[in-house]
Amino acid sequence: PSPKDSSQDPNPNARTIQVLEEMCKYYDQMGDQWRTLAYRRGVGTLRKQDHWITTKEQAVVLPFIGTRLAEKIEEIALTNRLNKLENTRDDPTDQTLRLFMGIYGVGLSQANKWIQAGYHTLDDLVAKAKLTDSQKIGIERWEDFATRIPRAEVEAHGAFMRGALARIDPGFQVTVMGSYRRGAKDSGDIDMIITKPGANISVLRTVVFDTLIPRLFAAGFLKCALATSHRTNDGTKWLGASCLPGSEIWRRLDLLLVPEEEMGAALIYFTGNDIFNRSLRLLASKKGMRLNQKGLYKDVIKGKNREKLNEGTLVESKSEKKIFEILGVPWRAPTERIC
Ligand code: DCP
Ligand code: MG
Ligand code: MN
Repeated sequence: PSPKDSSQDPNPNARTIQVLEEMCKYYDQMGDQWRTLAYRRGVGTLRKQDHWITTKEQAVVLPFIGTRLAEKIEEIALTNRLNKLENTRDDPTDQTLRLFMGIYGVGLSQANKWIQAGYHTLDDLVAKAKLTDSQKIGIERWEDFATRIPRAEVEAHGAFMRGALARIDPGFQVTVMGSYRRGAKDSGDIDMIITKPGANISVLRTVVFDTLIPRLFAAGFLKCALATSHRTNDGTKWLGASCLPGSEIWRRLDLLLVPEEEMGAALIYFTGNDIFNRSLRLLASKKGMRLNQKGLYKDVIKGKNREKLNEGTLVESKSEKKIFEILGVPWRAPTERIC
């Protein structure tokens, strides 16, 4: 087989990477963090190669590629497929797990509990399981939320939001974030930051929660609110679904309200990707600093078990570029923040 069989990707290892990424996604869904990381690193190595890696001997000498992964690389080069991946696709328990984990807000442990309880289909869940309101919507709209959103449609949701906000107060700004800002041709959901120069968080909250959101529901653009799946919401996030006029498909929408002073840190956080964020935060922590979605802090004191003993003092939060500078990281355009 030719390495470029199923892709226009100019990388000589494009097909191998494609298969390994599916394997990685599978382990990620299964909550196997160790294997997810191993595959991610292996794929990272393959991306940097300028020729097609076809044997395990060639593969095993490369960084982050052990014997097991090297054998898989050889198998893909020889057969154009990976047996292990095909097997996971055919496994009925895995299929049910994926079906249940496709429901909004449902993770591995909830999905497993339902399987243990003997449920196999979404109809089983509706008939027999105790469901939250968000889970009920997640089931009704399973198909919608599983469908990728074309870039142009993400853009149109952004424009709709911008228009609605401008009619309330022209000082507001809407920035479309997440995979869209990284330049993705399609996205899993739509992420937006809402801000207004000079306005504090309570002004933002009032306008968005008391005026904007009710209006957008009335206009039929917003369809439902959804519960935050993890961590406490400090009132700066809204999660739900939106739908363009004339469309039937509900899209997952995440709104983040950000005061002007915190825009830099929020831009970094909400641009991602999540792995890039994790590596930046780890770097900050190695330098005795702390990075979160509100800012970069220094003089963070850690205890014996490396737990932080204070919050540190704010160094920078307004400028994305300055946060990179202070961390000593060369500027990375959003489109390059893919790990
Ligand atoms: N984020 C993070 N850690 C998480 C979840 C999210 O740092 N555990 C940040 C980085 C993400 C951003 O929030 O890029 C948006 O989260 P999404 O889940 O919407 O992911 P993306 O927009 O990156 O991808 P998708 O197209 O799947 O929505
Ligand atoms: Mg997103
Ligand atoms: Mn999101």
